Amino acid sequence: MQQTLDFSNVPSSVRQFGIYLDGEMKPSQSGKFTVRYSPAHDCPVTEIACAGIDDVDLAVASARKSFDNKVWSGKSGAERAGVLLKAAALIRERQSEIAYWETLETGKPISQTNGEVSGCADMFEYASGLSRTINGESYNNLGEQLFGVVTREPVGVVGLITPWNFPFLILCERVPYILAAGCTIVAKPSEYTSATTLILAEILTSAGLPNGVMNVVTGTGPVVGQALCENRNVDMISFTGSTAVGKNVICASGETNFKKLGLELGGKNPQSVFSDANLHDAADGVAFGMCFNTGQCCVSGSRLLVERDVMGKFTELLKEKLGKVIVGDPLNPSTQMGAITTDAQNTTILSYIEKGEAEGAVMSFGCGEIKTKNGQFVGPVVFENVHPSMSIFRDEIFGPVISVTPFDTAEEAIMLANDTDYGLSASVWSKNVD
Ligand code: TXE
Repeated sequence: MQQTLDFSNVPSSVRQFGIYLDGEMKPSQSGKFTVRYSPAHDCPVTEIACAGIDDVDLAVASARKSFDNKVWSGKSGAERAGVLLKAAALIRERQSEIAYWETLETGKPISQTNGEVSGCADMFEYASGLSRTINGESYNNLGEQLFGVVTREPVGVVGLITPWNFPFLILCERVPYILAAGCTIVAKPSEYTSATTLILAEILTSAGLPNGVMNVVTGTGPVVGQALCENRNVDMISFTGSTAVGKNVICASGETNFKKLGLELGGKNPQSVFSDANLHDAADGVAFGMCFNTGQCCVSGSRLLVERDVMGKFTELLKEKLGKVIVGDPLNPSTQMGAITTDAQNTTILSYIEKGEAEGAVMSFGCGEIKTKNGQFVGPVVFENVHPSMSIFRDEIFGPVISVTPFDTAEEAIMLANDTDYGLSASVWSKNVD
């Protein structure tokens, strides 16, 4: 930990949010709230409405009505593009505010959240163009008497369940495209990081999105998320989160109306380094790949596979880079790694560090938990002598922990890379394009 926490930047009072229904922020039926604490500063930052099944039903009814009335899907692509472009401009206008609340709820560095929010505005701009170009196909090869036309139509009401690791980014990787297509939305953010989803709903209304097209229900997964997955008036679920809950989403859809599903689940991603690579560049890439978002990232590069003859040299280079990573106050613009977002995730990461040692791997860099008066911080950790049977090689840790395993041939590297239950991302460092 290279900095002390600066409490002068935390909010002086807690910001309260309701649920978002029919174009307005409203209290939930229960009138109850949960308080979210900053995982870096341990102080309360937001109060989030605890929605229940009744609130989900209201939000779905609102999204259903606005879809069936065609207040949005009936507009031309150009009209939809206008709203998305205005939303992009408003996101840019409110970038600092969004980044600030995102950092407070997630514990991730403010430089990163600013970058993410700017990228989100860009996605709205991109999607606005797409809404103008949605087109279908025609078939004039069916004989003289027949002519076939395939049109692309909006699916309907989309339930959007998002996690805590990239609350605004994952939301904006989906919302502008769902809207560009003419669908309506009920979003369910993670109970830990709901603020910026509610801010986006406000922005969309200000940008001219008709009421009822974007609704947000906040609360826990087993209550609100499950109710959304089981609701027959929802036509599609887009879910990003754990593999275990992803299975639940499939079952809930199968037991009701066979919703269309988009699932983005876990990963255990290899970074393979060959001896002909520029090892300095590769070490930068590998360090970034494991430290970005404190490793709380589905595409985190958490398995280092390295050609045996450069393994010693490369791991030393990697450790040198990791020694320079600035872990600390996420509100400080120079911080590169902030806090661990949830208590449960902190416990998971620390338990895998213990497991790695118990299974016989050698922790050759880092100490794991960084003991501080406030917040929960874990520094980068390197495990060497890692065998593919060990849990730190196999399981998604979702923290800044990398396991190092050597290989002798390209075939062996490919075999090790593919030796996983997950299949999300992979990187290769080599100058040999063959
Ligand atoms: O995820 P959950 P958690 C992985 C990562 C992490 C683990 C646990 O390995 O350690 O998951 O994280 C909602 N029906 N990823 O427990 O529970 C929940 O409220 C419907 C990978 O936070 O899957 C939240 O909005 N929804 C991942 C969302 O699902 C339910 C990102 C994700 O929470 C629900 C996050 C239910 N029954 C974690 N139960 C990635 N791919 O990036 C919970 N939810």
